[in-house]
Amino acid sequence: MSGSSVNGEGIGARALRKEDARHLHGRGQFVGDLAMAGLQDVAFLRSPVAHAVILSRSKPSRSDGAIFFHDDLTGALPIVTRSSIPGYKVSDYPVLARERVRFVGEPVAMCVAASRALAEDLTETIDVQYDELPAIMSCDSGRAAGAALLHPQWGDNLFLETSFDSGLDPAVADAPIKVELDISTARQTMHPLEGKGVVAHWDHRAAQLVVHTSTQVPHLIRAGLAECLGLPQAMVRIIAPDVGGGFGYKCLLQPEEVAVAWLALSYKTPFRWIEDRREHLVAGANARQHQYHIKAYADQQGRLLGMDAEVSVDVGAYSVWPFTACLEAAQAGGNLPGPYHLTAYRVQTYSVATNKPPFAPYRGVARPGVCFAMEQVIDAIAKAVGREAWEVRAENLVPGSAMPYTNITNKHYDSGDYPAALLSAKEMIGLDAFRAGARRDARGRYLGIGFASYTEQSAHGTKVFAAWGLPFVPGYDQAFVKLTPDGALEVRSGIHTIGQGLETTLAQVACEVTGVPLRDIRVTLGDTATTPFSTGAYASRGIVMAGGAVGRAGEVVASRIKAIAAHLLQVAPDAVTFRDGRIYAGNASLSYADVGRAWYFRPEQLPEDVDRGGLEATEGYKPDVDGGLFSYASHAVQVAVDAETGLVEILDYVIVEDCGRMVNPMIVEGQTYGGAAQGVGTALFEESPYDANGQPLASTLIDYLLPGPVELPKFRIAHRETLSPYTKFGIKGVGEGGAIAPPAAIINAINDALAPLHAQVRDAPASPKRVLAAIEAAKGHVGALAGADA
Ligand code: MCN
Ligand code: SMO
Repeated sequence: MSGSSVNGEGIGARALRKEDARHLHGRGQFVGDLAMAGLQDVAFLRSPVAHAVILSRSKPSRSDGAIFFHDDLTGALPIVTRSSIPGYKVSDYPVLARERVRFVGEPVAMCVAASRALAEDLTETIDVQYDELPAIMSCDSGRAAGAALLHPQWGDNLFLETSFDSGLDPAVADAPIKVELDISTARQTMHPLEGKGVVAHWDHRAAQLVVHTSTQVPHLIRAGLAECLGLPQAMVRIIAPDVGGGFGYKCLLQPEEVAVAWLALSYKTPFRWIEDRREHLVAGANARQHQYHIKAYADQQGRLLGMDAEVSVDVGAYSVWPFTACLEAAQAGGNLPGPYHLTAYRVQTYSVATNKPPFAPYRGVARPGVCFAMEQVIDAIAKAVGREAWEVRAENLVPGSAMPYTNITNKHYDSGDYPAALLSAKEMIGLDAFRAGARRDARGRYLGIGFASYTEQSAHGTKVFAAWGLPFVPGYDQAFVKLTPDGALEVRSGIHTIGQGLETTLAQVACEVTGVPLRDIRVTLGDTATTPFSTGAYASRGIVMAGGAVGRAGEVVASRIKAIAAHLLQVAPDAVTFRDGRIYAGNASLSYADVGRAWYFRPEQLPEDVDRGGLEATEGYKPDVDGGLFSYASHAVQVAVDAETGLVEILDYVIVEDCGRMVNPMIVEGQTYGGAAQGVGTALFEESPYDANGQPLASTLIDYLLPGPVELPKFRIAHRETLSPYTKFGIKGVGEGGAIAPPAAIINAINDALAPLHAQVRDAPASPKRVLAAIEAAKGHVGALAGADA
């Protein structure tokens, strides 16, 4: 496990989180906590129909400065996300609807008043006439011939179509085992505890538009907002205060954000919009809705020979900035082979425009869907060859001896032992004892165990994003480190902490390389005016990228501290070491304040050749590879399924994960719990259905079920720690991993439980309705099987 850590609180320490003191005392500062003189609130009138031409819109006379339509927002450009991928079609996402609306909830008018309630009252004074068009509510109807078109100039409803074909060898066609599966995952909303929030004002002294916004990516939002408002970037400052969760949702530049910033720019007074839960449910970006048709080929042992897949993603009406509408399908196609050794693969992907809110990356991005599909394929093959699913899985996983391994879609798996993680999970869940026991519990419920294994591509960088054609491509993340005159350390990075603990873990990295005690390290994040550039917190890249940058900047400052200390102690610099929060040479020692004081206030004590950079440095970092570091895990779960009610209860859940060197194992566990909780939501509960006219059917938290403590198991976690050969400190990312496997592991467990009934659930969430439907559907089938077996 982790080696020794400096002062017992550097890399590897289970240090308590610095940010928790203020949060536990209710003193966090979120966008909604900001007070400003003259602050006005904004409410949006949103489209009540899914697809329509706007025939007319009118507002009461004398509502100038209070009610705004599209044409009132002079100079505000639509959100346009370009992509360099050939064939990609661009959507214009107007800040307020122009001639058409394309989903229920799309902002049509903006109202401003002294309070949110008054602003909402104003929305009721507006009259908009719509001429409704047919609504496209699924990938299938979107792709059907003669379908109504969302963006008529496109000629179809496809943002993008991609294909990959390694050559499906004829041998594959003659494979003894073929399985063919249709699999889907439901549409979801993302539900950070804190919704989106924006407060914008004009700073007269700095001559800057200052936007406090709940975002994961402040520097990107500055670029996007400046572009939409036609401002030089120097005139825009983005401050992300405390952020109560993001999960991908808060990477987006939202029309509401542009609209509120436009108000502040135009009126030079402060404005605020705070998303409420209903807005999030109806109009916030969506996630997860994938549809798979897969044919997989195997030998008699269950060894995968090839796979042929079609993936459709229902990406809604507009392309989000900056990730485009196509990132999800691109990732799905590339990641479907997962942790397995596969030699023949063909995939076709479709990113289909529909009359629903835009689609965004959500914790795990594509991989929960991919894992859900692939792991069902493995279980179906195991069933076809009559073997235990974990065995077939283990034999198909890339073995540790093959590392590093480049897979069929050119993903370079850097390190680890995938089968070993699976075997531990199998031991921890107690499969052998389970198989020897009863298949039903005392209440008659069916019992089953399921497995899922995955890789989590983390901190993927320049080449990957360039290939995805995004409007920005991440390069070097930068960080700034400074020893203050009194011997404390300032760390600044343009990334942000959104709940995942970077305020603590970046400090641990700085502590590791400078020896400054954790309590004396202050981490400043997420303010474009005070931090060096980072594209932000997404793709589980924070600790690899910003951590690497803090490590490098910290090392530069550490070497300068040593040079000054060596001079003061009259020894050679390499005789100087950091220990117990002090600076030593033999038995002599100095405090960090002694060194700080020398540089800033007592320069006559400094060596002649002192580094003129002083005790501060900004350094950039990216890993030795651009393709990402591959964390991995195996999950195993035991469930009980009530065949009368369709209810599924999770009885036990184990996770064996490996994210390389852990900076803070306690935080890694917290990340894993949180992600897995969201994964349970995807597996069993969360769903945003729509009716045929495009009306959302889950617009409250009574209809949209989020898992709570009662539904969640006590996850049992075991770590493996295989260092990445390509990163500073051997770290890989972990932020999304927990969310990837639960839907897959749980569906496999449900199908294991229902095996005696021959029922198979293929779609998520496995709600009681779907479980009962599967049992019902199997009844006819069981009769047929009984005949065949006889
Ligand atoms: N960590 C560690 N050792 C490792 C890997 C990670 O100690 N080997 C720690 C890091 O230091 C950091 C945390 O785990 O404190 C997550 O790090 P990382 O995997 O680098 O992820 P990011 O910092 O880039 O965070 C973003 C990631 C993503 S993409 C989503 S989505 C997500 C997630 O993190 N959203 C979150 N975790 C979240 N957690 C909370 N509470 N809220 C969110 O919105
Ligand atoms: S969905 Mo995470 O912000 O990559």
